Amino acid sequence: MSGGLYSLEKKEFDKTLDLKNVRPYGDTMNDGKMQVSFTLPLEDSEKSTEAARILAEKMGLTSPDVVCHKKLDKDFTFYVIYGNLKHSVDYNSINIKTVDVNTMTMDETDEYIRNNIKRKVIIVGASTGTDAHTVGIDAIMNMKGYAGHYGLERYDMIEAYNLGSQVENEDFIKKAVELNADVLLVSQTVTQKDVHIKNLINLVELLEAEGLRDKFILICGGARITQKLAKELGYDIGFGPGKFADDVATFAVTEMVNRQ
Ligand code: B12
Repeated sequence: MSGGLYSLEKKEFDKTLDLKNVRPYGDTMNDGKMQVSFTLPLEDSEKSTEAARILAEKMGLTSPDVVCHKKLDKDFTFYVIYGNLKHSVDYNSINIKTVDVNTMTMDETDEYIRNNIKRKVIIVGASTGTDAHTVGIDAIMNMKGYAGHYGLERYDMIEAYNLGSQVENEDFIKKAVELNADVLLVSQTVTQKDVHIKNLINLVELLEAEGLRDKFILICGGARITQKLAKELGYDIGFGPGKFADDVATFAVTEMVNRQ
């Protein structure tokens, strides 16, 4: 279903959307239709297919159909299940804190820095700990940027240092001090066993132990990073998918000026 078409024709299309009880949409409003997929550590058999179906029922799907079961290995099978979710969500009760800043373009940010900070802003970023994923931090920092948004290296008034991946927190801090950084950018992609949380907390603790936490604007990002999580872990802000250098630069420079 196209969002555009839907929003254009919403009034005529369906008047039964209940924002207090929003359910997944399949063919008709409120039908709860959804698809889930997972792997079980079981051989591909009728018995394990039934196990997958029962699990889907326990997840809250009524009339689940196992529409695909594929042997991955002798002892592992992948399932796709289609069914109707009985749960709903009260959309009106959700409160999300958003960043109260209008995102500036690259040129506007450069101009803002010239007028308000009057020197280049130094930003140091890395994918830290054991995390080897570089595409996220590159998207924010690299000259060519990502999805049509230039990265921080392109800004006239920003000096951007991308240290790459698997940078230990101790080395990251050392480099940030050496470069006299204003802003630190930390990227975390792997979240298995909450490794990102441990690593992000460790960085904050090291900064605090060295009396450096307030010296930097501390920003984290990654596919599963939310603003809420970032704040809880002691960061000034966190950015996830759909955010670009413009958002990061706008937040960083306005925050610097607010703190002056
Ligand atoms: C490419 C890739 C790899 C490449 C990485 C190459 C490289 N040079 O980066 C390689 C093959 C090395 C790799 C390895 C692994 N990977 Co991998 N990988 C991916 C993949 C396919 C794409 C990730 C990506 O590049 N996304 C594109 C970028 C642009 O998106 P992004 O990171 O979300 O970034 C955006 C925002 O989040 C934000 N952002 C990101 N960082 C930051 C930082 C700041 C400061 C800010 C402001 C914003 C910001 O801005 C970006 C633009 O909007 C994903 C699956 C997927 N399709 O997402 C799996 C995935 C991330 N990998 C995964 C895993 C498990 C691994 C391995 C552990 C596999 C293994 N068992 O060996 C290893 C980990 C190695 C390690 N030590 O880290 C899992 C992670 C699961 C989890 N939740 O933990 C995923 C999700 C695959 C999966 N479905 O299982 N991987």
